[in-house]
Amino acid sequence: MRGSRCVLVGAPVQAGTGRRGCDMGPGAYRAAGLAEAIGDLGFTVADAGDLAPSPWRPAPHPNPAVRHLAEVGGWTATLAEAADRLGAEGLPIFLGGDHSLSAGTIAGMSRRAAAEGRALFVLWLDSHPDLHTLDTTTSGNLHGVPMAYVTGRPGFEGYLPPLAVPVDARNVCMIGLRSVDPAERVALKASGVTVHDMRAIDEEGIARPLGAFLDRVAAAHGVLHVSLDVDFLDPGIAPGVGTTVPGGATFREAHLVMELLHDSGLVRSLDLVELNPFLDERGRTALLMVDLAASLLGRRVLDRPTRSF
Ligand code: Z70
Ligand code: MN
Ligand code: MN
Ligand code: MN
Repeated sequence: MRGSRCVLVGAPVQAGTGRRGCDMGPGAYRAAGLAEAIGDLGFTVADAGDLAPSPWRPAPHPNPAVRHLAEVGGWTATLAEAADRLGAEGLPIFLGGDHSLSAGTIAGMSRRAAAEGRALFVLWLDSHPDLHTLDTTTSGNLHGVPMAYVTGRPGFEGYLPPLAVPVDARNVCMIGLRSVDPAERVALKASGVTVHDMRAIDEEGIARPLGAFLDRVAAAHGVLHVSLDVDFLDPGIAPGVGTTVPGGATFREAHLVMELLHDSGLVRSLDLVELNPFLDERGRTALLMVDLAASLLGRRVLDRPTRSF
């Protein structure tokens, strides 16, 4: 982990999803004690408050399904600038908000890494690859496109803000996939993204595939951004999300991922996305996400030597 400073960045965006309630995410994380949990680990915690979208006037897109392009583009511009700036001073934690926000956070962290002469790697923890382009999305919900945008797939020019430094798709690892649309399946195959879907996790466990990716990041002297979608988790433990997809990561798998990430020392920034407090049960999803963030930042039951693979 970088230094000992964390910055919470509220991104109450819900324009990328079909349901209302994600805009209450940042407030729910604060109510669930995120700042205190991180402070208890010895970090200095700052809260940048909730940001707002920049003005953005896209051309009308020929795909009539596409929704809220201006607002998502505005958030992309705001968050790319914020990630680049705040990523220089500490570890930013972006409090969503729906997953369209990662178009901005990853674009900004990629630019930051490049300014330091390093490459950005992304660990994508999600049941979805979110790899649609504006042309292939059928729902029109732009939380389904951020990974295509940040890896520089064509078709976003003039519709979302220009991308300064695309992320090499070979530097992306997706874990937990179990809901992939046909166009995304084709794109994934051609992309060079490393994928461990839920079936692979069931067969091989989660620690070894993650360890292999972390070894690769370390060998490349890369910096790592983690994007955690609530629907990576099983809906039985994380009901506070718009799209519940059965068969997700267990409590133990998710905590193990966070602990291994902490041990790696590679994580430079984190997205917490898709929490919908309106659909949550007595705050349990918000509290679980806070616990997972604390595990990633070093909370542990016992001290033990760093594990190697
Ligand atoms: C589907 C679509 C999605 C949630 C991402 C789902 C997208 N591929 N849904 N995250 N919760 O609509 O494009
Ligand atoms: Mn959706
Ligand atoms: Mn997602
Ligand atoms: Mn998802």
